[in-house]
Amino acid sequence: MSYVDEALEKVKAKNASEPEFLQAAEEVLESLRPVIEANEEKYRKEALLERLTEPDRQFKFRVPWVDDNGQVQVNTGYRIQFNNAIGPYKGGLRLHPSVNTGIIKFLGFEQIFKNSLTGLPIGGGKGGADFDPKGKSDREVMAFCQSFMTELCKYIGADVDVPAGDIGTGAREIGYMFGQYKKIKSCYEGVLTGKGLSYGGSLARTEATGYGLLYITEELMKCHGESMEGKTVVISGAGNVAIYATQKAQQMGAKVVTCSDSTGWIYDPNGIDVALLKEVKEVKRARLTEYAAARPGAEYHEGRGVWSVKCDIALPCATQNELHLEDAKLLVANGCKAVCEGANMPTTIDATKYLQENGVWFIGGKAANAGGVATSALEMSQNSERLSWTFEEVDSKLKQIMVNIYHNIDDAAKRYGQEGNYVMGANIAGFEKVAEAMIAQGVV
Ligand code: NDP
Ligand code: 2IT
Repeated sequence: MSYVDEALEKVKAKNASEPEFLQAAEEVLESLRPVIEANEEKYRKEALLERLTEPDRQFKFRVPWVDDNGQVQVNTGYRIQFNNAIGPYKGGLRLHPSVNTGIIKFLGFEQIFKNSLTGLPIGGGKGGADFDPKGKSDREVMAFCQSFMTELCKYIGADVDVPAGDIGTGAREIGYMFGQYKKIKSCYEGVLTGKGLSYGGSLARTEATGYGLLYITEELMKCHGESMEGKTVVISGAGNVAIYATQKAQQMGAKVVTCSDSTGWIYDPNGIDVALLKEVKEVKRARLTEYAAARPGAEYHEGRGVWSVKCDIALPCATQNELHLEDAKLLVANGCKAVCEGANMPTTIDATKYLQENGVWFIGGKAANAGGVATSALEMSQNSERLSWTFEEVDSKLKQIMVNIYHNIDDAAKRYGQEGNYVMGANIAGFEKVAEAMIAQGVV
């Protein structure tokens, strides 16, 4: 049996109850086949794939807090430190009722390769809790964040593990967590990224994931003799990534006609009004029905449906497994040319294959959404040198990083005779640096 198959069998046997982690691990290991096969005995002897798929350590802890009625609530907190071969663990904190060990583990695993692709010295980690910030008062969110950090602070540090935002964790949550870390540790350090600008945050971090997604999409189009100008774009989600992806796409001359949240979606044939979307989602924290109510010509639909809208480019920016095989078929039938993932693992494996086999240019999340964590690493650099850079400086570095990622993944795919397979290219390019660092550092 080949070493990849052997390792895959072990991963499946060990993690049978974690479908999202298995999905992520299978995608990566399958696409590493040509690299592993070229050095089969060496990698088997090193047990490299077993080491890569087993986290360095994982923490799971109780998070008790008191709600506005005086009732004690209990959530479960997580932090998985997956791999620190190339730098301190780095990755976001997801606050969503669906969070469990398998979800955090898939996100932490993907983060290893994504972070490597940025070219910056950051390892892979992820965390979060099954807490739902929706409908909670600011005081309740603060109580949760303080309790969460009271435990998390034992495991993190500016040179150890640096968490950041993800679904449900934005500037408000990071602020409360940073305050509690500082209070307990009496230490003012860059232990979190995505901080507010008045206490060590970086300009352009808020925009970075969405902007980065558009920078790599633009480079992809350019390298195929196309531009963003005049293109129709469909985007899912209405959070941090979706909002700034929409804004940048519009700045590039494209028209974004959809957004969505967990209850429904908007079709706005005149192009999404970003200022209104921000007001509804960032300020009022309200549902998309409020967007439709305030915007003449916009339609609100219950449930899912953004992938049924005719488009040139589709950018899934909400959550994992939100673009299924039937959606991929609709996109292809409607003439969609490119799909680039702003979210983590939004496209199922069969949908990805269908898109690739039908000539759609497909860039997976590990490459396409790496702009967020890359800019987090730039925030870490600014914190270390106790300086802050201008918006333009950070934004131009972000753009360069995304353009470099495109060419690195394109080259890696070509080196293995798989031109245009950007998923394989990303997994290989991300893996090569981590594997070299792991082997150089011995069996640890
Ligand atoms: P936000 O919490 O800001 O927004 C998430 C959006 O997705 C909301 O509109 C939310 O709707 C929707 N959504 C979340 N879960 C579901 C679900 N189960 N079903 C349907 N819709 C859902 O998160 P972000 O924008 O930060 O994150 C979006 C994606 O991008 C995630 O996959 C995240 O891991 C990834 N990502 C984020 C980065 C960042 O820097 N923030 C960096 C790289 C990747 P509702 O409000 O109704 O819940
Ligand atoms: O999925 C991701 O890359 C993030 N949520 C951002 C992580 C970070 O450390 O900025």
